[in-house]
Amino acid sequence: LRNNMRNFISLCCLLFIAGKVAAQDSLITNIQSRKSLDLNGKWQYIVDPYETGFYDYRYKELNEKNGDAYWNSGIPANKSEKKEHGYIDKYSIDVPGDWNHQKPEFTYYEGTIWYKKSFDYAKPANECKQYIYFGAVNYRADVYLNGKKLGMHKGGFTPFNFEVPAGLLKDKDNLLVVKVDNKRYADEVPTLNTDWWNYGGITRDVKLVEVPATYIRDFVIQLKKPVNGQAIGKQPEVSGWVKLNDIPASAQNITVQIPELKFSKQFAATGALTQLSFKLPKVQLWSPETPKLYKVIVSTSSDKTEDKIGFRTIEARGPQLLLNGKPVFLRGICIHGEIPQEVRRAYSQQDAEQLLNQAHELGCNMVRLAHYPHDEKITRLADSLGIMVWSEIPVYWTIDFGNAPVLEKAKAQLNEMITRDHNRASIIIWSVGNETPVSPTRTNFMHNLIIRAKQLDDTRLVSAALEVNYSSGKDVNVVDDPLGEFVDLVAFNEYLGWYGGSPDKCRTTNWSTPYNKPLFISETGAEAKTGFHADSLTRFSEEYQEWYFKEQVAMFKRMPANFVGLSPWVMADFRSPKRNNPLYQEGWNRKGLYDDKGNKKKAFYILQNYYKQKSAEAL
Ligand code: GCB
Repeated sequence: LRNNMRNFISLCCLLFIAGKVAAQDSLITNIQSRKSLDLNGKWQYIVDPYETGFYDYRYKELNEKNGDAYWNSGIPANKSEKKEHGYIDKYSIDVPGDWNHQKPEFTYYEGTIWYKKSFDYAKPANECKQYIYFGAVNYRADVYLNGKKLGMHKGGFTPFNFEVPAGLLKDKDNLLVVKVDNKRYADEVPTLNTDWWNYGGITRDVKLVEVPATYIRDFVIQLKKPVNGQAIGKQPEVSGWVKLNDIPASAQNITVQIPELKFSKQFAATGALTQLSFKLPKVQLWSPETPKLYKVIVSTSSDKTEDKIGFRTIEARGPQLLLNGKPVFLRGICIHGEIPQEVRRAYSQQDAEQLLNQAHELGCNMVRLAHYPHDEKITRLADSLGIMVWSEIPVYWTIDFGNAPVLEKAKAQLNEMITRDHNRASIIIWSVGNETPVSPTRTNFMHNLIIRAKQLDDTRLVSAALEVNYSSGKDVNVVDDPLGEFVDLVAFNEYLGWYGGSPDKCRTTNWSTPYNKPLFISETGAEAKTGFHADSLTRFSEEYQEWYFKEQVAMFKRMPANFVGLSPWVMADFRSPKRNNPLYQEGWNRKGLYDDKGNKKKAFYILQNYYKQKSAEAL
């Protein structure tokens, strides 16, 4: 009996793991190349702070039959029927877009808003599958179509899709309802406390995606990471895989074509997942100077998808950071996914252009997209502009590290971030978090994320922004966080002269790390309110921030040989509920080098000048 019991438990564990993998495997990538119906635009809404449309008066989740659940239309069948909810145009909101900036009454709202969209759908003649795809919804989304629940997703910055059950779609007047809830919780990712605004809503694109019955769900085509210092050579090696949604019923071939290179190769599918390996002669490598992208077509007998992909290698070899085998210095800046001029989340192509153009003007060849995965448009634009990217999950500050489900939530977001963008040449670093307080439990949690990131992608670097004790008063600060052992790049945030002492402390401070790895400053910065001028000792003046950057730059010039770059905090002023100085902040973190109107502060020119020098040195 004991053996039977043990077998039963093992089977349950296996099924549980299989179930988990299956659930995480469902994301369709390269969505822009898919036939789809755009579901952006005006959606009607109901504000529901008590979640009346979700729970009954005994606070039990309403079932699908309940007519007054808010996933139903709310139109009474006759004049006697009682309905206590409904959707009308008077209450409409734009998708994509956070709700906070759209109506004054939503500025500080955290809770549930129901979104409703009606749409017609012309069914294609051939057999195919449909999915409802969301670029991102902050934070929890419960999705219903024609009165049926399609699924629930948590995580405010990553994409997800739900399959539409066969027969559910109608030609006319489909009813798509999404319950969006952005309440913060201690056991979510991020947790209760962040230094950014918790913008709620359907913040990115929504589409109805159409794919053949057997389709290419995802694929990776990237250059292999060089091993043991091998040169890339004239025929760089590509490794990757193609994932179909299902095990094909009969023998299938997968074809990979890169027309510009006159490359075409067939691989026999080995089930749902097929590994690829081939050489690419005469490929022009992707770099900031030559951000070359190739059209790559992946096809089977029933499906075809194409993407634009750049080929490059990135590696940490001892203390060096090498792009395509050559040392590279990262002239970076941290960016929030926010358009401060309109006090809203960034979501459009134009938004991506604004943010990357600002970084470009500063002289950057790299951006740290803090502190969560940004919209896919910005990583795609970075690919074509030649800007290297650090992409991060919102494992920020005091996550509930001892809580196993929280680790699963962080892993799910890591998986979605990497899956969406694993063909982006621009992304060189996956970050598993920011300023997490050192403890064995936290290090174990973060180490687990690093292991998972490497399992998901072995072609890029994995890092995390670590914290240092810059106010220790010592002249040598050692970045010795135990996580340093597991990251590829030792990155740390330092605010010497803002949180610790005054900027002249930089003159006597030196940095080092016991790890034989590249060293990167993932943040440094000071606040200044544009137009507030005073002497350089006066906090919040442009002169203070300018002085801070002058002293920092002088210190960077004395950094050890493994110093490979920096991404100061932060490109532009951004909304934060934690910043309440009534004269200088008024709800804004003012560490931007640009202010919230896009004006440059004095410190901008100090960093720009340093980057000009670094860029000249690299020539
Ligand atoms: C940090 C955080 C960042 C904050 C920044 C600040 O270290 O990583 O999210 O906004 O400091 O301004 O204090």
